[in-house]
Amino acid sequence: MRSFVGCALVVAAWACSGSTDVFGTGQPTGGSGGANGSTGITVGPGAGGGATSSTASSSAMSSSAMSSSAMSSSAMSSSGSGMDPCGNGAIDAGEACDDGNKDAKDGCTGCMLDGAADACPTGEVITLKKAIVIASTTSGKANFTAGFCGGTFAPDMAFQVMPSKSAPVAIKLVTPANFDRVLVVRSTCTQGFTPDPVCIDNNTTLTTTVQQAMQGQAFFVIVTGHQQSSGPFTLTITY
Ligand SMILES: [Ca+2]
Ligand SMILES: [Ca+2]
Ligand SMILES: [Ca+2]
Repeated sequence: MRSFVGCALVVAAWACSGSTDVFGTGQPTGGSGGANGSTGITVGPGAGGGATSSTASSSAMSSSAMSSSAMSSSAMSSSGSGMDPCGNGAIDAGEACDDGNKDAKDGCTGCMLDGAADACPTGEVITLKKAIVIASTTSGKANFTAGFCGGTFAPDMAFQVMPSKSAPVAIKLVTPANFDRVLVVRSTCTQGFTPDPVCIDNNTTLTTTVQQAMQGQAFFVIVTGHQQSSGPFTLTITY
């Protein structure tokens, strides 16, 4: 179980404009740079699987659809039995995603993913409008990339996120305890073994925050596993 943070590559790939910190202030540490403060990327793997870190307990996270079944059922029941659960921001039966809208071709249409997340370089392309919750699995998927902290032998799912505004983006990955999951966030889909700005593989709930995602500048969220581990996951990406 390890947790690494670095930001050299993304900073290199995403040139900062002016004084704006795109994805970090560029401490080219080549690996395990500082996790908090000026790095621009805050990784908050809550100890013991809980959202105990400051990052993990951010309002965006806590209000997200990750409350899943309880949230969705209450939303449905309070809205009447005829309410379409697709678009309520939570995963309901038969849904692979829910982005809280009825818009098509934004990554999640009719609560099904538009594309394929099991290949690079593109990955599933998501236009992040407000939030999206995705329920999927890496089991049976292709092994096409890895994070520097894990994923070499495990299958992967890649999501290309296009921010529709410049703002912090919170990312939360929840898996069963028997899925030794790895969460990678970086500026390209495949990046070999070079250090990723975010690569964390501990706890059943992994959270991180892209402190300043930039409108129109895509970044990639990779779900993979330690060793050969694979399994179901729920991924929430939200402003
Ligand atoms: Ca739903
Ligand atoms: Ca949509
Ligand atoms: Ca892999």
